[in-house]
Formats: sequence, C-alpha cells, structure tokens
Amino acid sequence: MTSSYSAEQIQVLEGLEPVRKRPGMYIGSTGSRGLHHLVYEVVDNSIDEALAGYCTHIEIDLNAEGSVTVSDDGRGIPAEPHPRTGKSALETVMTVLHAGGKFGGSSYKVSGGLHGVGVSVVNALSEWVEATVWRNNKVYTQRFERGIPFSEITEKPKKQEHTGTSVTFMPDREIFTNGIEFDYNTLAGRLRELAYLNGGVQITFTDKREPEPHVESYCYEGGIREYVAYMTREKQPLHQDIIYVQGEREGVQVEVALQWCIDAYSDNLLGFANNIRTIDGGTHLEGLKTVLTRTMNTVARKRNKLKEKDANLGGENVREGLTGVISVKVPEPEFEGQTKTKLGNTEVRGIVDSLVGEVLTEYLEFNPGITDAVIDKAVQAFKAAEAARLAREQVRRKSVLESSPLPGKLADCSSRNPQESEIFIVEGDSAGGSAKQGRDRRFQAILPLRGKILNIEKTDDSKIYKNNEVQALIAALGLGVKGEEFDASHLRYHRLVVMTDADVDGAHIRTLLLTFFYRYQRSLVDQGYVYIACPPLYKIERGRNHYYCYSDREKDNLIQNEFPANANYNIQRFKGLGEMMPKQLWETTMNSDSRILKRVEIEDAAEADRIFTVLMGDRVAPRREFIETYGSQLNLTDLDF
Ligand code: 0RA
Repeated sequence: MTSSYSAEQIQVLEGLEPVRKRPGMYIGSTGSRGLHHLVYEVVDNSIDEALAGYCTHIEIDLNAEGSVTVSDDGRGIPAEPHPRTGKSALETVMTVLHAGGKFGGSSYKVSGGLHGVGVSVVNALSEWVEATVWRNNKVYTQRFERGIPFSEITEKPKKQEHTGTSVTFMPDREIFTNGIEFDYNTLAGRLRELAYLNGGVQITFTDKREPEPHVESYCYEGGIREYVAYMTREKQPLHQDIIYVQGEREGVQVEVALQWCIDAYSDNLLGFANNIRTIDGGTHLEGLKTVLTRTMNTVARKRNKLKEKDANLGGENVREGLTGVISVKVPEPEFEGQTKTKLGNTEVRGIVDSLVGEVLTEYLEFNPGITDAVIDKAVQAFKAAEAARLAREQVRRKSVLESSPLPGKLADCSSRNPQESEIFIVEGDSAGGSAKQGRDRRFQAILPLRGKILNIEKTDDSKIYKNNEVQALIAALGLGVKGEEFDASHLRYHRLVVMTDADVDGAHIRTLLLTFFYRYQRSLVDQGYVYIACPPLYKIERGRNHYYCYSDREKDNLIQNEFPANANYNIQRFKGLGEMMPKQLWETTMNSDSRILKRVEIEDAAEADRIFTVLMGDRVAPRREFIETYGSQLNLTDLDF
C-alpha cells in the first residue's frame, strides 16, 4: 500500500483550461461553498498523507491578506523531475488535472474529497499559489499564477531533517465573484469533524485576519469514539464504554462507535464515507441498521427477553437512545443522489453487516449487563410505540372534524390555498408588529417567536420539542409528528420564510430554525419550502432619492461608484427589523415584486446541523459568548434566489 513511490506513478491527464472555464463542474459552485471547498481539497491531500502513516500534524492558517496556507509534516510532494514531462512531480501535481498520486492506482490509500479533484483545481482557481516542499534535505519552492508556473522550481539546501509540504493559495476574485472571504466557523466545524474522523491527527487552525490571531487545535486520539462521547456528553449513558468496531474487508475500511443513553429517544446516527458526511445515508448505514436489528433480536431471544410468540423488535426500537458514528473508507466510492451525499456501493452493505455483526455479538456476550439494559430499553420502546400509535389514531379520528388549534399569536392569512400562502417566522414581538401591519394579509401570515426558542444550547431533541415556541411553529405550519411520513397536503403554507434581524442574534436564531427544520422534517427543506428573507442593512438618502443596501459591499459600491465624490448623503443602519416602519418592511423584504428571498438548500441546513453536532461549545457557553462566536454563521451567498 505504501510501497515505493516514484514520479512515473503520477498519471498525466489534461491541462487546467477547462477548470477555469467551468469551475462549477469541479468544485460545485463559485459561491461560498465552492470557495471553502478549495481549503478542503488541499487539506484532504494532507489527510491522505496522514492516513498513509506519514504525517501527524496539519496546520491551516487564514492569512491576513486573504490567502490560506495548508502545511503538513508528511514526506513532501516528490520534487524530482518527471521522466516524461521533464517537470518536477510537484509541478505536475499542481498543473495537470487528476495528476495526484491517488490516481496512480497502485500507489496509496483512499481518496478523500467530495469531488476528489486534486490540488491542481485549487491552483487553477487561485490568483497565485506558492508551494514549498521540505524533502531530501532540501527546500523546494515554486510559484504559480492562475494555474501557470510563474517560475521554475527552486531548491536550496537545508539543515534540519524536517519533511513536509506547504501550499499557500489566494483564491481568484475573477472566479469567486461573490468575494473570497472565508467563514471561520464553517472551516472550524469541518476541520474539527476531520480530526474526529481521523483519530490521532492533529489539526491546528489559526485565523490571522484579526490583529490578535485566534488559534484552535483539534486532536482526538479516540477518533470517532470521542466524537460519540462528545455527542452524548450531556446525556446519561446506559453503558460506560463506547462500543467500537474497526476492521477491513475487501479493501473497505469500517469503523463504528455506538453508545446507548437512557434519557434519549431519537436515534442519532451519523454516516461518513471517505470523510464525507453522507446526509442522505446509503449502504453503510443500511448495513449498520440491519445488523443492529438482527443482532439485538437474536441476543434478546437467546437471553429469553423475547418469547417465542413475541414479534421481533423493530429497527427504531433497537435504535432508540442510540448515538453512533459509522465511517467507511471505500477505494472507489459511488456517491448518489441530487447532492451526491448518499453512498451507493452495494458491496459495503454486506461488509458492514458481517464485520459489525461479529464484533457486536461477541461484545454483547461478554457484557450481559449492558446487553440486558439495551434490550430492556428496546422492549420498552416497542411497547411505548404501540401505545403511542393507538393514542395517535384516536387523536387523528378526532382531528378530522376539529383541526388542532392554531397558536394565539399567529396572524393568519385569509387565503386557505397553501400554494399561494406564505408564513413569515419573525423574531420578537416588535418585528412581529411591523410585519403584521406591513403584510398583504390575503396571503401572508405572521408568526412572531420569542428569542426563547433559542436558549437551547444542547442537541437534545426532546427539550426542543417541548418548547412552546416550537410547538406553536409545528401547529401553525400544520406539520405532523416528527419523523412520520411527510404529507405535503397538510402543510398550510408553501413558503416558510425565516425573517430575522441582519445581525449576529438573527443569524443565531436562523441557524436554530434551520436545524429544527432539518431534523424535524427534512422533506420541508428537500422539497424547497424553506426560505430566508433578506432585510436591508442600510438605508441611504441622498437628496430626494433613497436606496436600500443589503450588504456592506452593496453600500460601498453605491457610495464609491454611483455617487459623485463630494456627494452629501445620510446612512441609516437598521439594527433590527423592529426599527423599520411597516411600510418599509413591506417594500424591502416582504413585497414579492421587489424583495429578495433565498431558498434554503439541503446543504445549508446540513451545515447548520453540523454546527450543532460539532461546534456548539464544550461545556455550556454563556449565551453572549455563544452569539459572538457563532453569530456570523451560515454564509448565505450560495443560496438560490
Ligand atoms: C505522493 C507521493 C509522496 C508524497 C505525496 C504524494 C504527498 C502529497 C501531498 C499533498 C499534500 N501533502 C502531501 N504530502 C505528500 C511521496 C512518496 C515518497 O516519498 O516515496
């Protein structure tokens, strides 16, 4: 697997022109998501080097000037001349599409990266790149501009034994026309996730864009076991040690960590394939679910917890209270579905099933106490589900006649046609007041929520659903029971518009609401019912004209490019929706002829969810601090209009 590597193994495929012509084909988009993808692509190469066993530390720096540096202490990209091109291997890797070592077949490991496109794509889409390699007691450096070598590779002797690679790139503003600003939390969330998924690798993340640099370092010796421990940190475990399975079969590596908790009801299983979060599931999760259900039923019968005449425990019963992570590494992954986040390789199902089955069966045999506790919980879950089903059926029969009461603070619209109706979910009573006065009441409903929803600093679902504000939301929208088949015909509005202040508090609340939609009823997001309103940040008055600006960029642009240099003007910054007159709010944010509405895509909701699973502080942070840190969350430039 890690046999001698030589420069010939790097296959020569094609030049970089197609990448600059159609960047979306390679990195998904040229918006914020694509921009962040550049960092992941470079980091993935270092992760691969770590997985091959040669690198222990990866550093990512956001530099003051806007570039990003990714350094590792691996073997260094080979810098000797390539036999066919005469160029160094480093240059080949940087300038030839798909020339990474991982495409050589016989060379090492499993490729990471959603697109797995290689560092040459980053080079093509950067204004400049500077690569430095420490290897053979030499330092090699080479600079590239928009994918083209700017200089020959240079080499200098060096004293220390140190080896490694460092790549600094400046994203090209010609390509990323929405700007090249990286979001700290987006990167921190993904880097922390990578540290959990690749146990033992140390990832240090430094933001040098502020006068006072901010440094965070992630290293989890326990890998996904620590990830599970982190997710269950506020819960009461049914068994102390986390069940852990690791193995390899037919070239597929499988790692699973599981823990059942007493005070948790929903299951929380995260799947990863080649370090990618598979939000749409796939064969690895199917295999895991099947083997869990089968093994628990077999053991339950063996231990006489289920009698011969009893029906089998269902999968949901067995998974009740379960938190788990499954991470597989597949040599040739097939990603399916609209967002390419569903693992398709059919062989993985059986491999996971057999590997986990063997280890789990043995574990349960050696730990009868844990086994009984888990089975008892599953049996209780089974009975509770039966009882709940009966109760629900009775409630349903009733509700056919008298539909469930709408919350008092909902200002409903007069239309009863969901297709033309929209609901604005508004933060705070004062903004709610302006929205109620400003709206078109024929088809626009307003639901004011108090900031309270949002004091939930934990991932614990049951708390979220007991919250009054959340219940009001569920009733107003006409949503059913969580996780049940989604029935769009019950939805009372086909546009669910989250309208929050354009400040950090608003961003926090928006993150929470998106997470809620994502977890409670994903189909709402999948089917495109969820939107975000975009209130203006500024009103600028000049003479008799006034302008609304929705971003700092727009404001600066207006003043610099549209106004004469000596113009007199007045800027008003809106601190919140409540500061706007109802008519202003209507004009700028609610009127469908002039407003901007962004439709939320599933990745945005998943991103919000990630913030909750890996980013929400160790220890419960004070609310103020939370907002400062996580406020600017959810970079929305990628969303559809
Ligand atoms: C292929 C072969 C060798 C090193 C690498 C790839 C490599 C690539 C990257 C990208 C970022 N960091 C990296 N570190 C290493 C060297 C094989 C050998 O020395 O025999």
